[in-house]
Amino acid sequence: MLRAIVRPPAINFANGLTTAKLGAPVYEIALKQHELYCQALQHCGLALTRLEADLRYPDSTFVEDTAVLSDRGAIVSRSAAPSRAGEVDEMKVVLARFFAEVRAITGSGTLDGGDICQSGVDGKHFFIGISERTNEDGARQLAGFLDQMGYTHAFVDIRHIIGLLHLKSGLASLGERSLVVIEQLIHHEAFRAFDLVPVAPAEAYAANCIEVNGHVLIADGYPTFAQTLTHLGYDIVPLDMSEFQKMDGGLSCLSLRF
Ligand code: CIR
Repeated sequence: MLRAIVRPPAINFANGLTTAKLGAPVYEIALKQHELYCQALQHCGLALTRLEADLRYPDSTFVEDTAVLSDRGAIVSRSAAPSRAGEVDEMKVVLARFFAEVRAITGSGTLDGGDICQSGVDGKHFFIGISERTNEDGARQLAGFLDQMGYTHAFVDIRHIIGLLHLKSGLASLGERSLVVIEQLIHHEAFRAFDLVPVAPAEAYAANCIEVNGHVLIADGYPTFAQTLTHLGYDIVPLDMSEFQKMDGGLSCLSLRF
């Protein structure tokens, strides 16, 4: 993994979508947390493309949702949330700098990048979440693109898991065959061939972590999970995510990594 695209929160960040009931985020703190997040990605060896904050879209700091990227191509998503629908327009232009072709989810398909988890040996397998944001049509369109690119995939329907916005709110790849999962996903057949690192219900928010070049960025404040990863030999980088959690966001949502 070489690069990441990031966008800081705009001053109207608190006007974004949320169900968290944790209070309004404080813009100045969010900005500081975002900067530390960017520094952590750089520490892990990534070159950053920093986009300007975009007042038109209060949720636009959650860039992950706008695309699905891999070393074989780029697909821009199509948000089911009307307030986020326009976020892809600028992202298409940015991605054209890095990818020869940028495909798109179209028609009645909807999809958020937060529902898509690349994993498996050499990243050859994708889990595609079907959620409030990613519908079956969007999931099928993505699966078609992934097939063409030579990837395998499995669908994971999370619509019955209350409070789980995106698949990656409860699932993360640690590389190769290792996955972090929340309790409600442990027995899903899609994960049968994988080594699972379960996250206790009280620390479920910590499941949204990201592995970058051998380091794992995790949300600060989840000691059991931090200890588990340390015992497994991972170099963990804890980051305070409080202001993004208030807006239903996590670590993965804040960047597009490729
Ligand atoms: C939203 O509801 O769209 C944002 N407030 C949060 C998006 C979080 N993104 C993610 O989990 N990939």
